[in-house]
Amino acid sequence: MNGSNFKALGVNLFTRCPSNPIITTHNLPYPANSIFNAGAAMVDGWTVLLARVEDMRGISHLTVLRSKDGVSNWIADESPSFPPDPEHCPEELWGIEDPRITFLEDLQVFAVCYTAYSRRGPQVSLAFTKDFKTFERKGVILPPEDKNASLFPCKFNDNFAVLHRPVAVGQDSNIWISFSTDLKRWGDHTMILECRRGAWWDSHRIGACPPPLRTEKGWLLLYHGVRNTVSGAIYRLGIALLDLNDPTKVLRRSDEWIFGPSEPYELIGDVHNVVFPCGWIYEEESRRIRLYYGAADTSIALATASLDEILEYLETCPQPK
Ligand code: BMA
Repeated sequence: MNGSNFKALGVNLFTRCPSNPIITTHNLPYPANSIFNAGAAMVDGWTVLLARVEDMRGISHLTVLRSKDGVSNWIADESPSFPPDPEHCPEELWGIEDPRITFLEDLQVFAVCYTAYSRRGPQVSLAFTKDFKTFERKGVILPPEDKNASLFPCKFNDNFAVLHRPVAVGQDSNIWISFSTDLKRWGDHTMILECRRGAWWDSHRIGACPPPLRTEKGWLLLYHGVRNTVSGAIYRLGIALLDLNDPTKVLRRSDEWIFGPSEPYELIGDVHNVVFPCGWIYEEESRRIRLYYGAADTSIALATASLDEILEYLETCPQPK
């Protein structure tokens, strides 16, 4: 890229909801330290969030909140909807975190990929639900250290596909895709997106955010990128487009971050300077996206964007080599 011609085009794609943060611990009927990083789904006309709630020990569980308009009047479950179960699942000893929800078209079930925080580090577990009232655990699908996993809603040549972010000691952390016929045994592991080094905003780590969204132009992949600074890490968001039929192929990737912490509730909290979405809802009629994101590991905020503006912006983004 020619630096002198650079114009930041992507930074106004998402508009923050004026009532942000839309959910705090005050929305919960029981005491907790924080509520953030929620997966999202539409169920019978209701927006359902499956939020990560950190209790007063520091251990996280998942809780369901429902709203008719997806913005206000959230109704939270009376007690943790999906608590960790370390007695039967030792990998959940230090809690469960950051759920991503995908409706699997083949199985007609919501699949929840979540981080199980084990003694050996974070790993990826899977659960199924039909109603967000009961959850059926399917066990660990990817060993530690691995997180930020989300499934595609459909199969590719009879294979399910998952995006995830394994960590190699002393290495960068990049986004990989893996395939499976049964959601248990995973293979054909391929790295698709690498963090950029040096001064880049996504130089340290990257990880997929909500599950990829199918569009006419390809799969929309929103990802978080981390840059380490002397005053700590900054979590921002970038966007990429994957080939519809072969999601190992990256068609476009934004150079710029398109969303980053700038409001007080994103800049200050348990972990400063973090925006971290795990869920989005696409509204077919308006062609708008509602993005639910954790703000500073403390609350949940909402931002909206037009899908067409995002796709138009992606056309201007480079094609990775
Ligand atoms: C990541 C995850 C997220 C968290 C973020 C910022 O590694 O653990 O749950 O929001 O760090 O602390």
